[in-house]
Amino acid sequence: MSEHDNKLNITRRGMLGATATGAVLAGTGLGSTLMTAKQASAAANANLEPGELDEYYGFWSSGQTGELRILGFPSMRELMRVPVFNRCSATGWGQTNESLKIMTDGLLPETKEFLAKRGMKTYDNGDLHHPHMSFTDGTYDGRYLFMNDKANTRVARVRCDVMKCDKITEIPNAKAIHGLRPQKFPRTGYVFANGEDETPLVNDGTVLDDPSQYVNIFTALDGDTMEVAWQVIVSGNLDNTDCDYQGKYAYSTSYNSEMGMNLAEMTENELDHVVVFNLAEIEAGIEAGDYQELKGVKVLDGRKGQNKKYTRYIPIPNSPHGINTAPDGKHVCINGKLSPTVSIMDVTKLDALFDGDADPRSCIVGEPQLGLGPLHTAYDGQGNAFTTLFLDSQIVKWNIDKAIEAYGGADVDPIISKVDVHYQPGHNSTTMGETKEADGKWLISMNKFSKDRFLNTGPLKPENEQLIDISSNEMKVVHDGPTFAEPHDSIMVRSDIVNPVNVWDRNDVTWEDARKQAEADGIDLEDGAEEPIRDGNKVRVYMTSQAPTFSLEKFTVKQGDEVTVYITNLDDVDDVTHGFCLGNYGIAMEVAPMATASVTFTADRPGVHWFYCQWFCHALHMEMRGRMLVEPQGA
Ligand code: RUQ
Ligand code: CUA
Repeated sequence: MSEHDNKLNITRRGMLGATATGAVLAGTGLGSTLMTAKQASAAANANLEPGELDEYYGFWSSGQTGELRILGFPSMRELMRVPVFNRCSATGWGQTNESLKIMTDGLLPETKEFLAKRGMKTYDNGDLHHPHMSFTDGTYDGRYLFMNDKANTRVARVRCDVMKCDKITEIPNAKAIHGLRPQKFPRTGYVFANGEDETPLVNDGTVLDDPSQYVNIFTALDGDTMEVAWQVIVSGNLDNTDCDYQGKYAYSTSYNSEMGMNLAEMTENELDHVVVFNLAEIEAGIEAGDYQELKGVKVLDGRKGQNKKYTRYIPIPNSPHGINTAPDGKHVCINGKLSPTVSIMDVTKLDALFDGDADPRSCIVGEPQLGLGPLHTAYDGQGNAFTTLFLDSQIVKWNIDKAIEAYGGADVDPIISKVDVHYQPGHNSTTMGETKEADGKWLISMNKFSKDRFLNTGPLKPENEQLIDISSNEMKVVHDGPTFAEPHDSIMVRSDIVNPVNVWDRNDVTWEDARKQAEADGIDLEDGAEEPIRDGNKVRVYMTSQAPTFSLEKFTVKQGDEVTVYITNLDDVDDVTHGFCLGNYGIAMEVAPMATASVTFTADRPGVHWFYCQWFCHALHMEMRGRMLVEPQGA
């Protein structure tokens, strides 16, 4: 038993007793290791025939890999990796001028300076936990995906038309953006982002080891511009966040209400909080000038004890983690983590907290004991909830109404069934489950450990995502899917909502700078130039690509020149992507159909250097190459 377990006010035996009265004990014990006939038929369902398309897109975080992943469901096939906070060898993300602009434009000036001293333009790493799609009227609208970077305090946006990142914003004043959710109604709107680690508000070294002066920051971005709209100072660490279907409130779980600096201090209190943010009051506070301006952002004070109408603190047992609004638009499940309970908050009771000074706990309408280590809850849209139990390695299916009745004193058991997962689930998600269109077909359990489930890959093992059929009360694990470090959260979106293009629009903003430079040089990107354009020691090479050739078979520059190569892919054909890889110069990039990409480097190695297309594009792909001739200095 870990330290944490000792703090739980329910015994494991008591829990098992409780579940035994549940309707079906699916998957506990033998059920999960021996595949029943029913499971086999569900598995067949999940197994698409070659060439068949999936019904759902899965948008997957990759944790410390820093990228976004796209999967198909129910097949669980990995379809694409979209680099965001990481560097990518294949696409040149973090190296092309177009990606560097996106990665650096939204950095704080102080960060740019700090990185420049280390010879860097941007951070090379990120920790992407929470990918979420933009909403219109309570459901996904297929415009954007938003995601956090806990490692370097950033929020990024991915365009769903081309599935590329187009904005990255570093959040000032806050530290370690963790929980993130887009506003559901009337539309996104705001993107809410939690700062997890507390620091002095002005963190310039004047305050160091004095935690009493540390604060945490809740941030709202404008999802259309990706600029920070406002921030609120709060008490306690912020963990996960969500918002309502009415457009009135956002709320965050907050652990460490003790403001402790070590594990013992952080877990001392039996009760922590959910912080509720009143959006209209915050906007009114800004209107009234009740803020301080810090690093260009309006920062309001919503700390406990301020008694301003920006926030309310609702006591929740004990170090709550996930917070998930149900598709009924009314209930919100707050997952206890160190408490075996999930607290059900009724959003219709929040007005009274702000208007009538009601007891903060009056909005809690249920608190079922579900098992050990509840972390996240997903929904089927039929009144049922699915909660991950980290310590029990189970998913528990339970009924929200019954849990509310039991809280009111009725003798009912809200638990419907449990299923073993392998092992230690963190997040789970259901098809369309975070929208009002939750359809109750599939659930993914995102397990932190795979242990013995796959061939041994050495001391570092993959995570394990398990697909569970939730179309009946008996949950059925139908597929194991190993993943590399380390998906946290995911969403599953009906495929008709997501409609990416096949080829780029030549007018796309992505290469706006390249187009302007070409214009200034009197060149059309679509034509390229026969000779490099020289401008002092800056040399610009304009090439086009069309399978299987580049428009230039060679170009000549001088040692020490700063060379920019622009490539425009004229193949207006699905899936004919070219690449540009310059050997022994460490240069490589992707050029998708009808796109322009560019890269800048110093030609400081004299001699003959081959460049080649590194994306297999044609029967003569191997022949798609050319030479950069670098004249030695002084020649
Ligand atoms: S967290 S395992 Cu980064 Cu979403 Cu809960
Ligand atoms: Cu072009 Cu390979």
